[in-house]
Amino acid sequence: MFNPFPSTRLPCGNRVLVFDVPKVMGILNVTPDSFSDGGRYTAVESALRHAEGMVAAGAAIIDVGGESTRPGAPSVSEAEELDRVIPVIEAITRELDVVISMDTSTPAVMREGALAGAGLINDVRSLRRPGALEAAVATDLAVCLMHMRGEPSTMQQAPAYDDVAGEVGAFLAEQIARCEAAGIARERLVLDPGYGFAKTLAHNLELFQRQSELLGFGLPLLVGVSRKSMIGAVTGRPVAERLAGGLALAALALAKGAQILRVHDVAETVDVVKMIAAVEGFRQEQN
Ligand code: YH5
Repeated sequence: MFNPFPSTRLPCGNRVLVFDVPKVMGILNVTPDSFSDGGRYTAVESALRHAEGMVAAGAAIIDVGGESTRPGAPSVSEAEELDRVIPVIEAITRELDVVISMDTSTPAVMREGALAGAGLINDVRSLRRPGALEAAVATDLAVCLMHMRGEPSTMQQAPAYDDVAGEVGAFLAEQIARCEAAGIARERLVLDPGYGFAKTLAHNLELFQRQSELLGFGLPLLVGVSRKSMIGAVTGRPVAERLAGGLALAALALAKGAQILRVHDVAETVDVVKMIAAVEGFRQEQN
C-alpha cells in the first residue's frame, strides 16, 4: 500500500536509494549546543559516533545540519557552517556506508559538501537563497524541496492559508518547475510538506490528513515530524517525551505513501518500517 511505485530510485551522487522499502533518515545536529566543549576534534568524533549508532540502527541516510532553524536561534556565518559541517561529512564518507544529506541553504556548503561525499541537499528554503539553485545544478546530488513560508525566525507569526494542502502542492509544483528549468532532472527531486514550518497545529493536521495528494507528482515524499511541537500540542508532552506520538505519525505517514522519514529515534522508527513492510509485503504461499 505504501509503495505504489516499486521501482522508484533516487540518484544521490555516487549512490542510489531504492525505495523497495521506505528509508529512515537520522538527524545529526552539529550546532554548537549539540557540541561537547572539547573543541573541533571532539565535536567531529562525537558526531561520527552518533552517525555510526544511527547507521547500526538501520538509518539509510544521515542528515547533517549546522544551522539551527529554531525561531530565535542565532544565524550562522558561511565560514562557521562550513567549519562545522564539512569535517563531519568527510568523516562519515571515510568511515560509514550511508547516504549523507546536508540540511543547508548555503551554496558554499552544497558545493563543498558534494566534494566531501554528500549525496543529498536538504534545503528547508528549497534553493531560494541567491546562488543555491546554481550550486545544486553544479552537483549531481538529489535535492529535497520543502514547503516553508518566510524565514524560520518569523514563520510562526500568524501563518494563514485558505487551503493549506492545495497551497503546499502549488508551491512544490512551482519549485519542481524551477529546478527542472535550471537543469536539475526531475528524478533527483524529493518533496516535503514541511511540517511545523509556517503552520499552525490545525494546518499541520489538515496537511497530514491530505498528504496523499502530494503523491500525484510521482516523486518520493519525505516527512519530518520527529519530536515536533504538533506532537506536543496534541499529547501535552515536552520534547523528551514525544517518541510514541512520533512513531504513531511515522506509521501513518508510511500508510499515506511517505518514502523517507526524518527522525531522531532511528532504531524505534526502523521497527515501525519493518512491521509495516512485513504486513504490506506479505503474500500467502500458494500450495
Ligand atoms: C523537515 O521537516 N525539519 S529542522 C522542532 C522540534 C523538533 C525538531 C520542537 N529540517 C525538517 O527537526 N528538513 C528540520 O521540536 C528539516 N524536513 C526537512 N526536509 C526542525 C526540526 C525540529 C524542530
